[in-house]
Amino acid sequence: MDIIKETDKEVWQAIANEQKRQENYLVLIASENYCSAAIQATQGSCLTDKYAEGYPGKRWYTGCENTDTVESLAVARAKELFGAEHANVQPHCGCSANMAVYLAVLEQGDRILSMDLAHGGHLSHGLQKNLSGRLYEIYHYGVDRDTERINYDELKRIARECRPQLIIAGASSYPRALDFEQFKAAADEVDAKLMVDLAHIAGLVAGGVHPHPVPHADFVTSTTHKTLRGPRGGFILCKKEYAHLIDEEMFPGLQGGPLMHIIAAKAVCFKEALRPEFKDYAAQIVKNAQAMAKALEERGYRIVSGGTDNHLFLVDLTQKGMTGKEAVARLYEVGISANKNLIPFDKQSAFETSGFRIGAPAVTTRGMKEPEMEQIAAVIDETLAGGPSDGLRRRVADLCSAFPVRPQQVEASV
Ligand code: DSN
Repeated sequence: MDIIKETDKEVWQAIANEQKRQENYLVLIASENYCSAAIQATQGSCLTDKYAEGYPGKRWYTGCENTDTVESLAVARAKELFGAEHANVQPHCGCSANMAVYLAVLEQGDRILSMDLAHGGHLSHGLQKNLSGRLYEIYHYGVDRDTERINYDELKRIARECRPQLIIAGASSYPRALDFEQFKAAADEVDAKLMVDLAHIAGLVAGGVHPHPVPHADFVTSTTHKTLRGPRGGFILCKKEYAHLIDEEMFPGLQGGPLMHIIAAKAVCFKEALRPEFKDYAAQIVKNAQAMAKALEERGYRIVSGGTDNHLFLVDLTQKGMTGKEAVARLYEVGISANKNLIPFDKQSAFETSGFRIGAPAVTTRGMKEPEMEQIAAVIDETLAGGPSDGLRRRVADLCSAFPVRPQQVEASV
């Protein structure tokens, strides 16, 4: 931090403020987490300076012996962690991982069947404004109005009707376990390929607390920074038969120079996730999400689909006479960071929303367990019912200081 301060005080100040914010707020944004100091340091290393277009052993630049080492480590560890035949660790993000798969298996105008964004899907699965929606014809499945879960018979019916070339399993706000066998059966019936976007639940799969997609999917894409707790980036897993195709579409098809400092940090992330204690972490995330959902339900909140099987859940505020936008603004005032979210069949706009999304990965990284989840649920309820107060702010601050993130960094930044 000192060298940043000497060079650029404005940027230093923003980073110092962010360190304090991360320390002093409870992060309940389901897609956020805190990576380790080793991962942060690797991202800040000299590997950022090296061009390494190509792949280990076959680069377009000289001097790639060390980048080859880190990329080979990342690939080998990703394969080991997920039991995959092939891994490409070059995607800069989840969207470019998805795009590389589309380029590999689809022609422009081909059909994709994916989860409706309004029911918990993702923008890179065919939002009209996204490149995926511009290049391909998009069809959606969603959740049942009654159960608020995916109805696999209905998914198969839609697949038979639209005959997609690609079916995507994966979501950003779906609280239930995905049945990859059912997705595979749907894809096989219409001769489509199956891509699983694992971004949200990669850490849960790695930790053995969610069904595994690799035996069923042709392609698995993911980010590294959510439940997997790594650097901000993406990766792709596939069967050996698609390895060359995927590698070609990633580079030179879609990207140029890979971010070698991030790829090295992905290698560290996969190593951390291979440790036995990562299984405990993944299991605790699910226990924490379930404990918080139950505590809120007991306080009169409707939880979409009645609970959660994974790291997140959705709170429906319809009966509370408040929008998701209002709720998260209030929560932020007491030090809780959550995001507004559409609920299935929402009558509000995507900007206002009838609900908000809560995720447990970050608070679990801080070391919090079920008793703390109950305390957080109480603060959420009291804040939404009565409005922010100094007492509520104090309770959040006390929890944050009892479960620090990176206190030494905050100290170093003052
Ligand atoms: N936007 C991310 C999320 O918050 O779920 C997914 O990319």
